Amino acid sequence: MQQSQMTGRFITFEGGEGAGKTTLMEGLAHRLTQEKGRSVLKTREPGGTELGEEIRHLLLKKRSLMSPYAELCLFLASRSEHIREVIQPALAKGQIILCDRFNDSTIAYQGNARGLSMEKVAHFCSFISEHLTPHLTLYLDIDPEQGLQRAHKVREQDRIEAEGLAFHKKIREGYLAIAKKEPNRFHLLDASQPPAQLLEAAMRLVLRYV
Ligand code: Z5A
Repeated sequence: MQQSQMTGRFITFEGGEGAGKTTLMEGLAHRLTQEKGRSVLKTREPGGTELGEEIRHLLLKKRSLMSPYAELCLFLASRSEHIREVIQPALAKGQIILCDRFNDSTIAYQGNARGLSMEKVAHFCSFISEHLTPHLTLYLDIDPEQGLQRAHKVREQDRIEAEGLAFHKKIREGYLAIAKKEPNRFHLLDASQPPAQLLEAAMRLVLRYV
């Protein structure tokens, strides 16, 4: 089935470490279910399927050593499974899918921060995701130092978080370039505002699409 024939909505959440995606997704899922009576599916990348969760473990564990190319391929392998097993069926059923990270993460992290080229990585992403595009992307913009501080308060650093500040600044730079290029889909939200205020701003945007 073509994406245009599917009645569901595909909404993705992007941002650097500790931006607040998980917190915001929880709040939106609750409100869309309770107030709007919608069927909501929360999922994440890497992960979301049995194979995807195994790939996630490989990608995030601190002792994993891999080239940037191998890293890219693993994120894309997880995505391909996720799309076929989870996202497309949910879209066909008319669900609202809230997905923690998708192609924009790969473009910002592997494309810009790892230096593989945003254009080339975007091309691979489009091919692997069979041109599936989110109806809406909420990008939670935060100063990387603030985001890393928040993330470290709640858990140990994983392999990618452990990269230096310069790497995390490049991720933000990558996201801001996408925001400039795709203003209709990719919406920037100030992630330094309090959670309740952020949820209100996000809800206003989401209601335009569901
Ligand atoms: N990655 C990649 O390189 N390429 C790809 O293609 C994909 C991913 C798909 C996935 O790890 C890693 O893989 C990730 C990108 C890379 N890099 N790393 N590391 P993950 O899913 O485990 O990590 P994450 O997505 O960065 O999650 P996170 O750090 O847990 O952040 P979050 O979900 O955005 O934040 P949170 O858990 O909602 O909040 C963090 C803390 O801040 C928590 O204590 C909250 O209570 C607090 N918080 C949340 N919102 C606020 C506000 N508004 N104000 C104050 N405090 C807040």
